[in-house]
Amino acid sequence: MLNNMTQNDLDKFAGKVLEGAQFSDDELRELLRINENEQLEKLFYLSRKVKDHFFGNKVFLYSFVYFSTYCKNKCTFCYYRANHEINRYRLSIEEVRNICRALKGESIHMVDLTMGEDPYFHDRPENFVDVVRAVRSELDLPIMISPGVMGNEVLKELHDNGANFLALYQETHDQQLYRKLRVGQSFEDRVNARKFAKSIGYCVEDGILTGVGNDIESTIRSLRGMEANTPDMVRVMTFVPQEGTPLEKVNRISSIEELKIIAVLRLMFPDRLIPASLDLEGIPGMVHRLNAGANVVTSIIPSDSALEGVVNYDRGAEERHRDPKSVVECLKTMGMEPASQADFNRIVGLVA
Ligand code: SAM
Ligand code: MD0
Ligand code: SF4
Repeated sequence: MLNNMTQNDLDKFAGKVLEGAQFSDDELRELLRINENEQLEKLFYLSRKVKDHFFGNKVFLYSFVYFSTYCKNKCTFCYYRANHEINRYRLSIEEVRNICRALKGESIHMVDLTMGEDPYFHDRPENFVDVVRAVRSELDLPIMISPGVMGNEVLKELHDNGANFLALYQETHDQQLYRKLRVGQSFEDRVNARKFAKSIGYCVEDGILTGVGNDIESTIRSLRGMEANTPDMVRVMTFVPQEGTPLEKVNRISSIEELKIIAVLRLMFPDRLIPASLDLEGIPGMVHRLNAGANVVTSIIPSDSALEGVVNYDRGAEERHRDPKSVVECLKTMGMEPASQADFNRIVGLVA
């Protein structure tokens, strides 16, 4: 599709995407099969052009607060799965408040409260509501919650208390693969939690993993699965095998696959939020992801933070290089900068 295209053709193609052109499965297949540099560059040029139309050189920044690493689930890909013998922590409300205080005045558009499916919060959701309220009282910023699957009433209660965005990743919309990844967890419950959240006014994020046993056909199924539920934010992350977990022996694939999928996401979801996660390859990796069409930087944490992400390219490192200032500095060298808070608030439906 792209191999014979000139710059002019690519610009016209971008124009069609902006007018709402849809991609057939064959076209997606062709884009996902690209493995030659020149064509990849054309794909990234196209996705950047589409992104620039909506967002220019402006980027959104999310700060990450993994406040409990306890989990009752056994996802085969995850470091935090139950029974994995690792050091775990659960922050107190006061510790969460302190993290929020340290974020005041930093270039951050949203706080992402993430946890494993910790029974302390899942069996007593009021404990989680307290966390959300504490963040809300400390910071005048939108709040994303990434708690796993919670019941409808709890989601409503959390929304009433200040949660704006629900992140809940399906990992794959290929049900067979799902059963191997989210072992023992309902596929439908996850889909329905996002649907319900959206129906009561949350923005929602869906996401998929790549390099986890998905072939191109299953990736296409996942892209279509995400499309069907009109998420506000869509993500892809490369699976990073974790020692001591069932999938530890899987080979880590090159990040080119993720970059390609980011670009395809941009073409399928032109005006949506698409993240470049710092979890996988830190700030150097962020540059490639933004150049592939992402417009959000996620998993930002202070340089002295001991918080754990899900993957942590920098697990155990004494100093972390994914703090707001380092991110903004790097954005500048790319000719990019943080968007205004007003722009972000408009996206999440908070009008001043
Ligand atoms: N426990 C909640 C849940 O599972 O929805 C919240 C945590 S959620 C932010 C964890 C996400 O990180 C997963 O949905 C998955 O997409 C990603 N993840 C976990 N382990 C990973 C790994 N080893 N490599 C890449 N991504 C991973
Ligand atoms: C990230 N570590 O953005 C975070 C996490 C949860 N909403 C997001 C996977 O990479
Ligand atoms: Fe628990 Fe989430 Fe990890 Fe699954 S992905 S084991 S639910 S923390």
